[in-house]
Formats: sequence, structure tokens, C-alpha cells
Amino acid sequence: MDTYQQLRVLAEGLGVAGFGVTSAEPFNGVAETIKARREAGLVGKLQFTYKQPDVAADVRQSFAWAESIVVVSWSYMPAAGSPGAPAPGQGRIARFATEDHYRGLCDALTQIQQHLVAAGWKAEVLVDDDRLVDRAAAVRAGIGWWGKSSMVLDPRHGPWLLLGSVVTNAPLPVSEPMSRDCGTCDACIPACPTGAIVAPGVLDASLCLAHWLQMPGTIPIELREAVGNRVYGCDDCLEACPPGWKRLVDVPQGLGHVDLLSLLAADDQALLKTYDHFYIPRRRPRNLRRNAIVALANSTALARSDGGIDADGISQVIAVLAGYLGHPDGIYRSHAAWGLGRIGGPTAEGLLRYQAARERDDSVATEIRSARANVAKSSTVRSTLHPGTDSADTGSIANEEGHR
Ligand code: B12
Ligand code: SF4
Ligand code: SF4
Repeated sequence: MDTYQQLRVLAEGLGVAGFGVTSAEPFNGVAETIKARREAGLVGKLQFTYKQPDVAADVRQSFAWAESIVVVSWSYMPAAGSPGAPAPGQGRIARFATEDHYRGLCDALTQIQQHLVAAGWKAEVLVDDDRLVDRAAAVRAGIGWWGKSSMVLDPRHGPWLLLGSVVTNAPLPVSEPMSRDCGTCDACIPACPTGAIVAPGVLDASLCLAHWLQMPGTIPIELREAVGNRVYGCDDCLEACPPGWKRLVDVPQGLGHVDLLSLLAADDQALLKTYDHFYIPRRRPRNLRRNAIVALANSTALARSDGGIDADGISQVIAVLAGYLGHPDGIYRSHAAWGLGRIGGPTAEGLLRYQAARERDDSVATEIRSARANVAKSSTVRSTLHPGTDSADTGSIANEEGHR
């Protein structure tokens, strides 16, 4: 068996979904596309491959000796399961992160690397690395095709794939790209809750929820309702993708749920331990709590409107948000203010009024004003449509102050 065959047999034995090889030549048009998207304002706050597009589109700039790129895909379904119906107070984690699904992929890549090194070649593993656009390598190595959602998919697994590569100086035979595309399907485009797929294959990351849930700072106010109960990642464009539907049946239900109140009560150390496999900038789980605040408010507001939560449940949520409204960190205060505005009711209004009088940070003060306007709007709508519905929420500010 030649080296290519040995690697293929090894990879398949390790359970990869797809295996292919491409040359280490630069990826035509990729650096230009990234630059054009940056210019057009489509990349949000992304760094990663967007930092140095010429490097990410040409592995030889990082590994001058590179001849070939061995690419594998790894399917995380059915292991990642399905979240099932949303429940009040429960957040959702996208399937690729329900556990560390990269582990199997990285183990397989490491064994491929070790095999090459043992045979006397140089080899480096690259996964989610700023020095390689993984999808460009996968498409050229014939692992799948570039979907209109911008995901790489294959006919057997749909888009439920993670991708990784081993760059080597071994001169391996290259695979043919797949002769498939999405055809007339465009199901992922309307499935996106924020309209982030602005044209086939073109993602506006500044509208993508997966992007905002990873990034530090403020989640744009106009996207927060669309965040729904998501805490990390978003799967809507993947779930809409017909080639992946067969992977959604007969999977364990109820995975990827997180109890939002517990998450918000946990300390940094506990969060870093539980969510070690998430991308957590500077190892500060602040984004995770910020996301959980937004998810908790959305989940409570929805449950309240369909009677899925009682007055005690609402008081418990408001008490937690009140704690974050008094937090020294302005990011928590602004998102908690928004959350209280989203839930509404006299207690929320009282808390917001109380904090408005003390707030020294202009951007948080603006958020509090807009949250109070939301409370006013929602109570007008509630009392018009359902007279008396605010009566369950009779808590006073004095009650809530005990929780700060
Ligand atoms: C930055 C990044 C993100 C950003 C931006 C995503 C993006 N679309 O670029 C954010 C944070 C939003 C993100 C989200 C997700 N990501 Co991400 N992400 C990356 C990262 C680090 C770089 C991606 C990159 O360089 N993009 C550059 C741009 C230019 O590429 P592109 O958008 O695909 O553009 C190409 C297409 O538009 C195509 N094209 C051009 N014209 C046309 C026309 C048509 C008709 C078509 C079909 C295509 C097409 O050519 C362009 C390139 O030249 C990679 C890891 C890596 N190092 O590569 C992971 C990676 C892409 N992410 C991954 C995953 C799993 C996700 C999520 C599914 C996670 C989740 N569930 O929340 C979502 C999916 C969102 C989506 N629809 O893409 C996987 C994707 C695997 C796969 N099967 O494709 C990767 C490869 C990580 C990995 N190692 O497995 N991600
Ligand atoms: S990940 Fe979610 S927000 Fe991003 S493009 Fe897909 S459906 Fe839209
Ligand atoms: S939903 Fe349809 S158009 Fe979108 S990536 Fe999947 S197959 Fe392609």
C-alpha cells in the first residue's frame, strides 16, 4: 500500500466521515473574497482567518515546505442529538458544541500526522486555525461542496460536519472535487432568523447569531430577541438543509440544554470547567453569562405569554436579572436592563427606575431608557389585550433589593 492508501485506511478506521487530499497551492479567489467581504462590512468583529487573508488562503506562507494537504471531515451526528422542545429557563447549545466533538477529529488528525512523521515526512495539524480556511481545503479535496448557507456539506451527512487538515511535505495524489452543488434548493436562506445569508454562499457575519454569541461586548439590541434561548452557536440554517435531515431522526433527544439559572449562579471556574470546549476569549466566561441573560429573558417572556411560567417563576428570574442590573460590569447591567424590559411588569419597571437614578455609564443609561420604554409598551399591550395580566407580578423594589 502506498502512503495515500495507508492514510486513507487509517483515517477510515478512525471513523472519519470524509477523506481527501489537495495540493498546497493557494486557494484561488479566497483571499480576495475575504478582503471584499471585509470592505463590504460583512465580517462583523471577526478576526480568525479574516486577520490575514493572504496567509489563510496559502498554507505555504506558514509552511514553506508544504506539498499536500490531507483533509478529513468528522460527523458529530447522531452523538450531538437534538434539543427537543424548548422549556422555560432552558438555554440551547448548538449541536457542534453539545460536548467536545472536535476531540474525535483531532485524534484522527494527530494519528495521520504521526503516521507521516514516522515515515520521515513533515506534518502539522490545522483545525480552526487562522492559517487555513478549512472549507476551501475541504472543497478542493473533494470532501463536500460549498452550500448556499456557506457550510460545506456532503450527500451522506449534510452540513453536520467538522473539518480539519494535516499539512505535509509528502507529495500525495490529489482527490477530485465533488461534482455536486445545492441545485435549486435554497432552504437555508429564509430559515435564518436574522437574514444573515444575504446571497447564496454569502454570510453577513454582522447579522449571524453564532458570531455574536461568541464575540465579546454588546449583542446588538435589534438582534437580541432573535437570539431566542441560544447560549452558544446557532443551527437554524443547518437544520433547514435537506441533505442533513436523515441525520436528525433517531437521535437522542434533550441534549444541548442548559439550565440558565444555574449557569448564571455559577462562578468563573465552574463555567470554564463545564464549557472548556467553547471558544471563550481571554478565558473570561463573561460572554456566556451575557448570552444566558438574554436567553433567560427571551425564554421567560415567551413562557409568560403562553402561560408556561407562574408568578414565582417570574419573580425568581427577575431577582436574578436584578442582581445583574446592579453588577459592577456594564455589559451585564445593559443586557439585564434589556432583559427586564423584555419581561416587563411593575417590578421590572421599578428596578429599572431605581437603577436609572444611579447609572453613571452613558451606554447603560441609554439601554435602561429603552428598556423602560419597552416595559411601558408591553404593559399597554398587555392591559389592552388581557386586562389584569400584570396582577401576578406585584413584587416591589424593596423585595428585589434583597437579592443584590
Ligand atoms: C470565522 C468562522 C465563523 C464565523 C463566520 C462564518 C463564515 N461563513 O465565514 C461565524 C462565527 C459566524 C461562524 C459560524 C459557524 N461556524 Co464557523 N468558522 C469560522 C472559521 C474560523 C473561518 C471561516 C472563514 O474563513 N470564512 C471565510 C469566508 C470567506 O468563507 P465563506 O463564508 O465560506 O465564503 C466562501 C463561500 O462564500 C464561497 N462562495 C463564494 N461565492 C459563492 C456562491 C455560491 C452560490 C456558493 C454556494 C458559495 C460561494 O467562496 C467563499 C470563499 O472564497 C472556520 C475555521 C477555519 N479556520 O476555517 C470555522 C468553520 C467554518 N465553522 C464551522 C462551524 C461548524 C460553524 C457553525 C455551524 C457553528 C454553529 N452551529 O453555530 C456556524 C455556521 C454559520 C454559517 N452559516 O456559516 C465549521 C464549518 C464546517 C462545515 N461543514 O462547513 C468550520 C470549518 C470549523 C471547523 N474546523 O470545522 N464561523
Ligand atoms: S448560524 Fe443562525 S444566524 Fe448564522 S447564518 Fe445560520 S441560521 Fe443565520
Ligand atoms: S439548505 Fe439547500 S441551499 Fe442551503 S446549503 Fe443545504 S442544500 Fe444548499
